[in-house]
Amino acid sequence: MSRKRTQVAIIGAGPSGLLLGQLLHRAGIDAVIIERQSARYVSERIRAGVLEQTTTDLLIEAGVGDRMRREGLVHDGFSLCFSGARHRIDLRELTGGKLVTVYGQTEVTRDLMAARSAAGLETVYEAQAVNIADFEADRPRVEYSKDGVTHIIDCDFIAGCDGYHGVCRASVPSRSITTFERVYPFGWLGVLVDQPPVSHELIYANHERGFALCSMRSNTRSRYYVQCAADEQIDKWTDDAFWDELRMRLDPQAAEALKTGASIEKSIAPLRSFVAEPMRFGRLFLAGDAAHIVPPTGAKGLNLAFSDVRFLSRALIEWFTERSAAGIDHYSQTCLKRVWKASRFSWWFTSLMHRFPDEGGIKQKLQLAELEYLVGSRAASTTMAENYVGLPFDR
Ligand code: FAS
Ligand code: PHB
Repeated sequence: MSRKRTQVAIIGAGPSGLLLGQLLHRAGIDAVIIERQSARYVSERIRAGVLEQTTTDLLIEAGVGDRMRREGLVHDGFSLCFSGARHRIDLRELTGGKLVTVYGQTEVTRDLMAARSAAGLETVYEAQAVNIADFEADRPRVEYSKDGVTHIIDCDFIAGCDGYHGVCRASVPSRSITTFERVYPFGWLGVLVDQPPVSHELIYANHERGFALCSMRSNTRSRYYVQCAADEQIDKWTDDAFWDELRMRLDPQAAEALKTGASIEKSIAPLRSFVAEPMRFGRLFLAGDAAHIVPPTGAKGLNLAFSDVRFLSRALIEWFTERSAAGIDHYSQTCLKRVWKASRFSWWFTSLMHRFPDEGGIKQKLQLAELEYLVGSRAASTTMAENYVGLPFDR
């Protein structure tokens, strides 16, 4: 057995854990990251694609924004496609100049992993049987095994950055936590292809056959999604079947312009809204998907995770440098104000754009009426735009 001490034990080397480790390191605070998957698995996961300005600012502040600034695609609008036509939402004009950046979560993760490795910071990959203990007292510890050896890490705080299926939230006594969940009756079938994007901006489509999204990772690599049944079987979908379905859900110009090819990745993601309250339990703090899940429609998941990490890193730095508990005492309520606003927007946008098989034809009629109103009303378009680019931290 081995035993060691650190100031902050971070569970999970996804974007939340890696960014927290980076921000704490830059403030001179020692943190160890314990991850159950391999470094290769983590670095190859394909997920989010759109970064809010608050996220890109934070990555630059963390010293990992150089490649993002070189390779990220800055977007000042996106389109809504319905009834066979596209309607542009002008983010820059409607929000007084705010923009988003298209830069894959995979690349963000790789930039954070490279920075952590270059600084010689400890990340334990392929840790097994990870458990946390005594976090409701003031001497929390983490236990895990690796290569047949049991390891114990004593620490001042534990950051639960271990995602929806992690061990941290599951370790909180049920009397101390309340969860809120909505599972949507569909999923997203996603495809990655090395072809130029069908459009230079994202297209969100509402079609009677179901939702579709045209996104990208670069000017030569595209990311597409179609709504599918919640229990869809991936091996039912050949590439040609995917491309045919996507074309049927887009406007004629986009369907004509679509450049297809062999998929380099194909996966199905379930959709849910989930929030756990509170997000702090003594010396344990939940951040990112460990505390909340949003349907990816609004491109909020990764941005919300980084919003938590921004608040948590500042609170921990304040504790270690000033011995002030103000930040950590307000962490949960500060995060949840933002979490619920982003959850509402993601739920609203998902409800507006997808087919709900059990709600009959009236649901889509009401959706089309709302879309017609939205694209014709500056007030409604502004509401859409200011939520999409991300609300300011003080609202
Ligand atoms: P993550 O789940 O990314 O990372 C948690 C880490 O903890 C993982 O590496 C995991 O291996 C590790 N872990 C779990 N249990 C552990 C244990 N017991 N011990 C140690 N480590 C443990 N968001 C968008 O904005 N747009 C999208 O299109 C989008 N698509 C998505 C598709 C899928 C399939 C999923 C699951 C999510 C998607 N998201 C999307 C949301 C996603 O981007 C998350 O918000 C983001 O990954 C959150 O990062 P983390 O909080 O770090 O959690
Ligand atoms: C993506 O590119 O993966 C993406 C973009 C926008 C979304 C969801 C996913 O709303």
